[in-house]
Amino acid sequence: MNDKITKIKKEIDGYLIESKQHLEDFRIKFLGSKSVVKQLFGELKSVPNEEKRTVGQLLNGLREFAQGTFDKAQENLADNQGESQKIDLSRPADQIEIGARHPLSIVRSEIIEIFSRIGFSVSEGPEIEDDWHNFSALNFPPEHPARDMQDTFFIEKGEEEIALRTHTSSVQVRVMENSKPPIRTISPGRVYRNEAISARAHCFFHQVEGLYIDKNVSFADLKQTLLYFAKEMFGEKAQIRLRPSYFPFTEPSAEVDISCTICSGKGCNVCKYSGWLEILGCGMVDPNVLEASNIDSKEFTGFAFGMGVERIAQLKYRVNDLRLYSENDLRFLKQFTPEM
Ligand code: 2NL
Repeated sequence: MNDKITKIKKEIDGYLIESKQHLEDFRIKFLGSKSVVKQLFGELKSVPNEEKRTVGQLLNGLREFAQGTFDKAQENLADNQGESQKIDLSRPADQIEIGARHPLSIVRSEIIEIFSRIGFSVSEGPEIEDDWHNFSALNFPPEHPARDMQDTFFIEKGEEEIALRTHTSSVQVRVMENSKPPIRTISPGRVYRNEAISARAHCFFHQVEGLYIDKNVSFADLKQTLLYFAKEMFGEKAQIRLRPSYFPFTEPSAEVDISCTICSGKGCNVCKYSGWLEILGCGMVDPNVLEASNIDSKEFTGFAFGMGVERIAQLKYRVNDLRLYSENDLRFLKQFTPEM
């Protein structure tokens, strides 16, 4: 009898309980009505009277041991939520995918950096604008085509016309309204145009506009500022040229070309054998625009410019399809962060 008890005790001690099924098997084998322990209690009758007491105590001990083992195992299983008690600590960890910066973010930061080095602050404003800040304050005549539904996304049309801004000049109008010259600021941001999406046009793109207003700001200041920008952005060898142009909000206005970044002006298929690439528009702020924001145009003059971030990125990275910037294809996005 003693031997049997010792043997069962050992068996209980070494019993592996790793699942609910194991636990149930254990219960049936050692605690149930037909368990080995119950059987031994049955055999107690045939034990000589003088030994009954000690054997009985041993059997009670065995039953308590089995019950205790069962309780502990049940608790452990609950803690580990059943099955996953085994953890392979040598298993390599899952790869963490590190994101990359978007090419437009990289170029946007670079533009901001370059202008902040010569004292330009950064201003931001709402993407949903009223007619005043997007058009009227910028000297757009009432019948200008940009005010047409074909070109602008209108949200409300009627008494007060509300639209998605078509340029970040609207932010600069807010700056002019809320501060006094000298003003030296750039406004980066997303702008919207009601256009069919293609490789060369999108219904939204990103702009950085610049504005400098003070006493005696001249066209020469504008030209030199843009030459500085071109050299910082595209390298010391970069040259610029200005061609006469027209914008409602500047007079005179100009289109700015940079010497071709591929062939340095010799002529190639990127610059269509002209040696020049268009990068931005600019001009002297029209006196009407200054007056609309209560800045005295006899005391102050200013220059302004606007560039498309996509266009600059296209020249820097040779991306020839605008749609790639907003398709979120990781194979495209991962190419612009050197350490990836
Ligand atoms: C372009 C041309 C330009 C401006 C933007 C501006 C802003 C104020 C007053 C006057 Cl508040 N002008 N901005 C001036 C000339 C050109 O953008 O082609 N952008 C992509």
